[in-house]
Amino acid sequence: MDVVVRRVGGAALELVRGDITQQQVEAVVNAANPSLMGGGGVDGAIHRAGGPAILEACKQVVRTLPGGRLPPGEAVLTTGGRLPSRYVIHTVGPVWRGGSEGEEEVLARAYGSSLRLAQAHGLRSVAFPSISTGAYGFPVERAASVALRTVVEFLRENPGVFDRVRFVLWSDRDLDTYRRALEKLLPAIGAGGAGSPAGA
Ligand code: AR6
Repeated sequence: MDVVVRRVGGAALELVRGDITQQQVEAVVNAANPSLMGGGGVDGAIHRAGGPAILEACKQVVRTLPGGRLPPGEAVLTTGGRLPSRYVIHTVGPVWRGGSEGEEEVLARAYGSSLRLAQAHGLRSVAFPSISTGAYGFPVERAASVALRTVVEFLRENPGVFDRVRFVLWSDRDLDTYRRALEKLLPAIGAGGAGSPAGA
């Protein structure tokens, strides 16, 4: 398996290509919509693989939400049903509308809310899909940089909270995009030693 691992704040920050429903972590994050009633992409895959217990739990959660909807940028937790992960954290990313309607901020909040919720429940390993870059149309390069920046900042500000935060990318191309964004954010110390310019 093609895996990229960097250590940040005592946690392993991992990039892998794969299926979010197959991850052996305590919680996987669902790229949901505000109804929490399921959909396509990651959402469909999670409900299919996890079984009806997830939808039942979502219905209960929805009853507690103002207006019966989960606003973009927020997150809630349910059982993982039959998934290998015990919990699903459902969050809603922004629909891409060209980039000038606060999409980056909402995407960052979706990642941040999910991490805080996992932390509040004492969960030590979480796997994210690439939120908003499918049906919601967020350009993957920009999304990768927002996602990684948000997670890296959280891990640095909250050292020791997580053992593992994993990004599960559906295609080689997305994995490559995330790999490049991570390299930009946390340049590896090259063969020339610390201080040598990257790519020299
Ligand atoms: N594992 C990992 N990544 C996946 C998987 C999988 N099993 N399946 C798809 N992807 P999307 P969004 C990738 O559309 O853009 C739903 O209908 C996919 O290739 O799942 O946030 C919801 O109900 C893409 O790179 O999420 C909402 O209505 C990424 O996951 C809406 O879609 C996200 O694609 C949310 O759209």
